[in-house]
Amino acid sequence: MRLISRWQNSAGERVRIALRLKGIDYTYIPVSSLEHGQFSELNPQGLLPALDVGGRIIAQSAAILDYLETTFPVPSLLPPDPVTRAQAKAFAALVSSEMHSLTVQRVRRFLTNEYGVDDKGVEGWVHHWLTLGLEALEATLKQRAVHSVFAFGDRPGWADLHLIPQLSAARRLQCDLSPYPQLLEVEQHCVVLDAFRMSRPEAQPDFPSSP
Ligand SMILES: N[C@@H](CCC(=O)N[C@@H](CS)C(=O)NCC(=O)O)C(=O)O
Repeated sequence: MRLISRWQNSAGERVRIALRLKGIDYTYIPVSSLEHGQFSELNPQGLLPALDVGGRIIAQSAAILDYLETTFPVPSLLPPDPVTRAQAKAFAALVSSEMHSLTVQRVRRFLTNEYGVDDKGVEGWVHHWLTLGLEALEATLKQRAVHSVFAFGDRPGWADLHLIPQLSAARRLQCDLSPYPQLLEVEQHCVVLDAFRMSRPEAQPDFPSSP
């Protein structure tokens, strides 16, 4: 199994964490090591990450995670209770669909290049969508019937592996995270684990020595 990714690839970091939480062996392929044009031939969507399973390509982190959960069900990344499971997936979808996809670099660049939005305007856009998401994530964790160390249980899983890269991205984008103590508490418990530490951008072989 080959994971085509890039050191700073938030959606790829989700998959790297999942692979490690499940203890699945994989080969990390930095997209920069492929020939020019090769990646878009493999993955017409052109986005990172992509999982190469014996020459068959799976695009989109949500589809990759679903594939991993289906083919390597143990340990599961999802809570056993069906409602909690759905809540963990909703938490993750909020991150991937409502926060990440609206604030990724290509969207920010599009605002600048196509609509002439200045830095302040782009910052306003990013903070608007991230703040809406962060507030909802924090409130979701506050509402939990049972407080747990990780987002939805005593083991890290689907929700956590979406949350952690998104918190790093929010920091990079100058968001103040102090209003979100529940999120920060989950983060504290995750970042000390190997699966999360080894998936960080700086732990990837293509991480530039001076980015
Ligand atoms: N919905 C996609 C989002 C993928 C995405 O936006 N990836 C970004 C980086 S996080 C990307 O490929 N950017 C172009 C690049 O890094 O070359 C997924 O979850 O896989």
